[in-house]
Amino acid sequence: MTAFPEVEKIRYEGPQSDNPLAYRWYNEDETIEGKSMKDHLRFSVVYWHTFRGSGADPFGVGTMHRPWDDGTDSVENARNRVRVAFEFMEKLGAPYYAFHDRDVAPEGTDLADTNRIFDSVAEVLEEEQQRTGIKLLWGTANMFTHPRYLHGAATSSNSDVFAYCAAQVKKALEITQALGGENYVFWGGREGYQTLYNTDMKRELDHLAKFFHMAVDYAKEIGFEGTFLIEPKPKEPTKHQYDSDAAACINFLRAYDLTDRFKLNIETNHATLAGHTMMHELDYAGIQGMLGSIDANTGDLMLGWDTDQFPTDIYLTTQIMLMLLKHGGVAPGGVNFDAKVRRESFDPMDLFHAHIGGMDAFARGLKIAAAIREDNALGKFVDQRYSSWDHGIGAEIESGKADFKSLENYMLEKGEVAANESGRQELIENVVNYYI
Ligand code: XLS
Ligand code: NI
Ligand code: NI
Repeated sequence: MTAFPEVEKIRYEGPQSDNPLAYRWYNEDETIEGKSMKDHLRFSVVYWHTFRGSGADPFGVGTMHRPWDDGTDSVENARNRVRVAFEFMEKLGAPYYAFHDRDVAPEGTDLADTNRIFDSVAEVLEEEQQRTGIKLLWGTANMFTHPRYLHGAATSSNSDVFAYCAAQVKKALEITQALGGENYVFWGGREGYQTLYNTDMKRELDHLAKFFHMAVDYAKEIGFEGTFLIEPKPKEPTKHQYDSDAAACINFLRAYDLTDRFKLNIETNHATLAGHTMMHELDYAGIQGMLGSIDANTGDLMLGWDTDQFPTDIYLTTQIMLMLLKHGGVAPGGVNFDAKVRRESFDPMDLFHAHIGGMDAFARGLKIAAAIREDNALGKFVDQRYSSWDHGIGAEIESGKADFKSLENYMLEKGEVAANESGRQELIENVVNYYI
């Protein structure tokens, strides 16, 4: 049985190709900065949007045409869908995938039944991983869809909910480990509030930290060594999410002594919802040694929501790759397409076009970023701009030799600061364009 009979394995054909089912830039074996493109990018396909996305929005029902899916929550349908997902990923040539527990396996009648179903689907996941060599980038637990999570999961006002999600994450960790998952993600779906009038924020944050510590302890107990990743997002579905941006997450992890075990999974559309660029979030996480993985997508300038579109903007992918290269790469994280086709793009073939476009955009961004770095085209402006710190008073301050008194003496003698130099922003923007 094949779900995509009209598609052969997608191959690299170069920029001149006129085949829409080919890569123009993503050439997995091509070496850049001493590493293959495949190892730089570590592309991952998400199970939720790609195989479970229905196309429903707040105004309309699902539109996706998925002939292999019988639309039921049966275990058989879930197991069968896994085979289709792996056929898709194999044809695409994506080395990784990611899932929530509830994307791959439906809930049963109670927790025990739900766990049994998850085991039964995980069996097929394991078989298909073996058959194709595709690996699990990360697993996670969906603790936001079911009505029990309406007040949040680990931050719920209902202590039973905390207990339920502890059990759920325990199971998701076990399956992630069994499938060789390289990371485990916590996106705080409803860990936030709708109004502070009814919220004990201190208590909720303490609970969240306790929950993460339990996860750390359990991982240790079962020998799961993958990185734990928190995925910042400022809002949606709640008015305020505690993991609002990289800085807030890092502060939380420091305050509760969790920085050893956790890093961040930075998502483009979440960065922009927080009022930051993706480049900012990556650099901020990177300079603190907290950059773990990325969720690759993009929002829409005209829509202030998490539209999760496939990234095709070369400036964006160039900026992302500049940051990933600067901070030593994304491994053991990856470039995970947390993106969905538009409701109007209901044909299964659109899944291929979307991923091919995203992968090519990143491959191109990687090549451009590497060329900029090779010439030190941006670095030289930065070096020049900070050169006053390389000697004289700047070097004294950086090395800790100066204090307020010595600086006052220095300035009393000098009288006024050395003239400032131009920031050259327009020139630098032109330089970036030379490479695009
Ligand atoms: C939602 C998040 C979610 C996480 C995984 O906005 O991006 O999809 O990546 O729970
Ligand atoms: Ni995400
Ligand atoms: Ni998102």
